Amino acid sequence: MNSDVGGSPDAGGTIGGSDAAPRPDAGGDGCVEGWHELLENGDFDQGPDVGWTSTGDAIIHREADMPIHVDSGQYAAWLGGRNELDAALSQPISVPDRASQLRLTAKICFVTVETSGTPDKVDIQLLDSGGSVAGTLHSFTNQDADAICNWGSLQVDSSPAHAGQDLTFQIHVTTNATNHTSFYFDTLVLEELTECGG
Ligand SMILES: [Ca+2]
Ligand SMILES: [Ca+2]
Repeated sequence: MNSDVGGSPDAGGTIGGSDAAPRPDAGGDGCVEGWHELLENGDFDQGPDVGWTSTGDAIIHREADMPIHVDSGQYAAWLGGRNELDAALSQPISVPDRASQLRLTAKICFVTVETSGTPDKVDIQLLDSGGSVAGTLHSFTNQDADAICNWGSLQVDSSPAHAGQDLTFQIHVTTNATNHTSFYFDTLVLEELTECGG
């Protein structure tokens, strides 16, 4: 912060930085430059019935109904915590034609009593309109989990950006017959970058 760049705030020669808010004359074609959120209810705090579909298990819970503190608000997503589970949390997204980047940030905490191997896992995926995996953003297993919940930050970039595609964002969990693993997610932000120039 307080580095010795000195002088007045406007001393630099960076007039007209590209991070300014969209100007009224920017993009007569309606293009709005910058990062835009693609998810609805990414922090889950509008409850389990807004934006998301849970299959195989109830996944979005109030803090009072979970053995952890949530990262934001009153709700978080709890994938796992039971044996022989095959469950998913999903939401349709539409990536704009001009998207050049796709970026997911989230808060995660994973808790396990699993003792060996990688029998419990969670995959963060993009599915195409036919339900096939179009891309895997990240995968975790019980090996990534601890004995207690310590919220940490996840940031992953998707390449390609899947511009112009209608996809489903999905977090998919599978567990084996013994030794619980819980994968908690909260405060998801899935953004695309639109660049109008050129
Ligand atoms: Ca939350
Ligand atoms: Ca297990």
